[in-house]
Amino acid sequence: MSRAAERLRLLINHLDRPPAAIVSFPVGFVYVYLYTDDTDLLTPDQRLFYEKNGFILIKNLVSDEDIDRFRKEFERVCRREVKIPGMVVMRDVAIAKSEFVPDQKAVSKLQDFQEDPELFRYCSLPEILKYVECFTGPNIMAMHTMLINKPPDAGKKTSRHPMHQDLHYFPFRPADRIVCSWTAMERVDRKNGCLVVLPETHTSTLREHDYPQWEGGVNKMYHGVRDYDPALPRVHLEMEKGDTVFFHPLLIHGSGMNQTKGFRKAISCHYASADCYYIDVKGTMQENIEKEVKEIASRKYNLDDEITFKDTWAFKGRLVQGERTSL
Ligand SMILES: O=C(O)CCC(=O)C(=O)O
Repeated sequence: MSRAAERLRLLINHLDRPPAAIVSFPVGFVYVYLYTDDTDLLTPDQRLFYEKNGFILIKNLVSDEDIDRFRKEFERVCRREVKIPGMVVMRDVAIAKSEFVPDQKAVSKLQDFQEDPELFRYCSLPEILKYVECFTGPNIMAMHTMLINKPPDAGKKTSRHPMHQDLHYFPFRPADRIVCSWTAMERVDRKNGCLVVLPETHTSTLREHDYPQWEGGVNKMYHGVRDYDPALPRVHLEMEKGDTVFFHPLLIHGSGMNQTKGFRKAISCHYASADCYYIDVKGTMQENIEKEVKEIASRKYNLDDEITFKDTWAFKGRLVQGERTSL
């Protein structure tokens, strides 16, 4: 990136993003990129696609062998053959049955697997990091890890994931230096509840989030954007095993119901530049998620009110490339 473009990006981030959409734009014959760096990996078309749409899908990025290893480790966790410090094992609100342990509720998500060397290998895969660097720059922290196991819907539509922006969960900025990688662990399509994205929404601001008023209930921590225009164009990301989508934390996305009999698995990590900084979310729309996260963390670690939102993130973030400069 040229020095002028870098200065412009800093200026825009410094202004903390006015409500009007900002998109990359041509200046004379030079394109100013706001969301991607030139690392010689993305083609000009790929960069423009991400700049315009807020996501990019890379086919066949993670090997079958790696995915099979993640799947085996997931099974070991479900069978309680390994116990990983700090990992959160979430179960579906509906009575979907576990695929591995009879009479147990299905595990719908593993969160915070930074202490599981086998699953955390995903976050350090060179083939993933070389893309991540295009969005975060060279100093990279793995901040948030998940293995999502969308169960067959038990008839209450609870397997849906409401449309949301991931930035709602994060007390660090700038948003443009954060990116999610999400890898399909098998074929995902509209039948088993693939990701759904609203292109271009990454150029907007963070919206108010809350639990959706769904009749059948909603899974813990599954907040959704309070009101967004349902007429906005949406794209269903049908993917094969190993395909990986990288997307911006303001991109509105979610996933549909799993209408099959199988579990739909994906593994993901949110990365941030280690040069990002923490913000205080007091008095902002993110206060509701701060309260919920602090309550869960205090209960888990028996800490009363001492733990801060920032602590929960600083504690689980791990450097995966470069230097831990700030976060
Ligand atoms: O994998 C899915 O179904 C959606 C996951 C997601 O968007 C999230 O957990 O933030």
